Amino acid sequence: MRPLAQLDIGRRQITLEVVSLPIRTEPVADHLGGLDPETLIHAFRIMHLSRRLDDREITLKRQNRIFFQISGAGHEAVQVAAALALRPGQDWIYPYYRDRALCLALGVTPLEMLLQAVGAAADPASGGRQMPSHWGSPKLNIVTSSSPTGTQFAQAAGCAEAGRYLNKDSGAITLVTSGEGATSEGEFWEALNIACLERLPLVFLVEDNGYAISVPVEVQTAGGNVSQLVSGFPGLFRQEVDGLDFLASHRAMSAAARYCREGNGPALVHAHVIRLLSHSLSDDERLYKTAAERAFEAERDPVLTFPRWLANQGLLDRQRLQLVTHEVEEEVQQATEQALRAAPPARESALVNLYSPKQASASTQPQFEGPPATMVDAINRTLAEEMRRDSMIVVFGEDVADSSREENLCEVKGKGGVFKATAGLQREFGSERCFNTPIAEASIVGRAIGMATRGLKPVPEIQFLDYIWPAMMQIRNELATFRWRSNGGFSCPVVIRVPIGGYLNGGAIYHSQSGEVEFTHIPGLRVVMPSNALDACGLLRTALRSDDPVLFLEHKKLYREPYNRSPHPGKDYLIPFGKARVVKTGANLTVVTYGAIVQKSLQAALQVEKRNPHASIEVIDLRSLSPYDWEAIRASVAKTSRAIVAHEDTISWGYGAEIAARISSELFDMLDAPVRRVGALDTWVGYHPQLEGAILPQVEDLAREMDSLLAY
Ligand SMILES: Cc1ncc(C[n+]2csc(CCOP(=O)(O)OP(=O)(O)O)c2C)c(N)n1
Ligand SMILES: [Mg+2]
Repeated sequence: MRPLAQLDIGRRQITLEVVSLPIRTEPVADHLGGLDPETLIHAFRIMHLSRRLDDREITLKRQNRIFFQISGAGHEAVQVAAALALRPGQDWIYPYYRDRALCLALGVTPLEMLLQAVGAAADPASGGRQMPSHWGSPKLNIVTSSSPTGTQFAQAAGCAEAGRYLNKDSGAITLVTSGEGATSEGEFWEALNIACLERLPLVFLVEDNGYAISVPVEVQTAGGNVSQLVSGFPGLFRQEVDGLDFLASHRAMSAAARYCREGNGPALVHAHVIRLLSHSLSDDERLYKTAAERAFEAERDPVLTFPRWLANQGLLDRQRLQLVTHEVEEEVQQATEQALRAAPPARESALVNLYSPKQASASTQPQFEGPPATMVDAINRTLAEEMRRDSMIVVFGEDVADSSREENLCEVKGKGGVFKATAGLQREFGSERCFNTPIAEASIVGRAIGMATRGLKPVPEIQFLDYIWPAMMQIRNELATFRWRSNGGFSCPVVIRVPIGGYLNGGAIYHSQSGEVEFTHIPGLRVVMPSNALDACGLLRTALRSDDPVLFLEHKKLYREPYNRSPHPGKDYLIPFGKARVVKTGANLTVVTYGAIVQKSLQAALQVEKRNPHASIEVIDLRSLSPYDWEAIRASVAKTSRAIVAHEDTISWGYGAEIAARISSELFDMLDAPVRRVGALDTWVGYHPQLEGAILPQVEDLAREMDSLLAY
């Protein structure tokens, strides 16, 4: 035995000792898992490069030249094996933050990684917006990744599903990776359910390092083994493997990929790995891992055992090893120097790529035809017209299809949504473009995000706003951040349709909620709310042609009101986003409102004007709640000098608070009176109509406030 080489890895100086054998040059041997020697050496090179990049980042963090570090040390073998099972540029990848070696193997360069670590403007994954190891590469189909553990699963399912519409026979698969800790998230199970229901070409790779920060797996996962837990999922191909063993990992990943490519359904590879360092540089694993445990893990380090094995097989000699490690050192050094010279993002760039540069600003004149139709009919018709125009539009959600059992369609009328907004879409466009989903709101939105990534135009419905909350993580942390966090590399033009609001008599707490302000507070998300059939048609069409994510709020009470009907304005009728409508002109009081309060404000204004000859009230329907039409508000208040902001939602911390604050702040000199607000009491909507009436704002409340402000 003599030393093969000195390897300088992480906190240790390692001497590799091997029995020196003659180098083998013969072709692919079975015991090499069908891989040729050069591929194996290449695999080692990537593993080593990944480790040296982690080491370099740790140094840079200690020097305060980067601001965060999370290491992939111990995970490299299975990651490189996974990459070898993929077809770069064709398959889609949703990586986890430890996947440095996977991303290197797929083609992300060390320089690109270090540009992200230093937060450079030239960081191709995020332009200095995301922490290191938040991978993303449009050209390599590595989908921009985020920090929440678990959101990736449903998106990956949607991405795999999109292949079905785009190119059924491409054999492309999607890989989604995670730690074992993240498999505790509900979305993991939701995604597995969808993947098995739809037999999706989706490989789940669980890199089980036994810890989620400090929480050991036996406390995380019932029975301590996730692949045993998932054994009941029908059609799921499972592999449990030693993720430190490169060849075994390659076998498992290849088999899983093949199973998916052949259209058999999803696969899950459960790879046991080790986490050689603390969770991140903000953690100290010595607080919860014993010295013996750490020493045992260090001995099994794949970046050491793999070259040792290569040498023992006669595939790697001292000279080649030195050459590879020298090249890696050079590459890391050059990339570091270049990254440290890179310019940071300009301060003025903070808002770039929050919304699409393609503004949804087109507007067309209505070409009216036919009798007046209700708002829900206008929505239904607009959906159908746009689905005819754009084959990328898919509609899904709970109960949105006419009948999931297609054979029933010859006998039954069909459901088509609990409010009938999607009636007939499945019948006309088929079950591939309008279908029911499991009751899993997070996944409904997550799936839509994954579909949009591949160019579909998903239009999910959340049945009631009251039940949107499981999807909040996907909406706030994913949907709205996609474009910004990838600095324009990815976009997410999903339209989420949501019935909202009260005044239904009997809707009570869970069928009356407003809550739009929870969403208007989200940068990057467009929030739109029509108050009548004509606006619903024009705004929905704009949403369906928009490049940004849109939350389209449909007031349930307004769906079938007689007063807000409209003849069809034509199949190209568009209303631009961010443009309010002056519903009624007036001279000495402005009411800024939207949704169900538009008509109530109008009624109140007419009452007040009738009994007060000096009153002249302007009512503005915002229509777009975010971004909204400040110019319309400003112009009106400049004229009237008095303003009320009125909405159905609760007063405190509400939509009106923002508008009132801005009017007070920017238009103070124009005001003759304080800005007032009208909204619901700060409580839940009660079941009994008398209770509901007392809680939600009524015409009398609006009239009273108008009188009082005019008298101020
Ligand atoms: C939804 C969510 N909850 C909590 C966190 C904080 N967090 C980040 S990583 C992590 C542990 C994840 O463990 P595991 O999935 O096993 O991955 P590992 O870090 O071990 O590779 C936690 C709790 C988060 N990022 N997202
Ligand atoms: Mg873990």
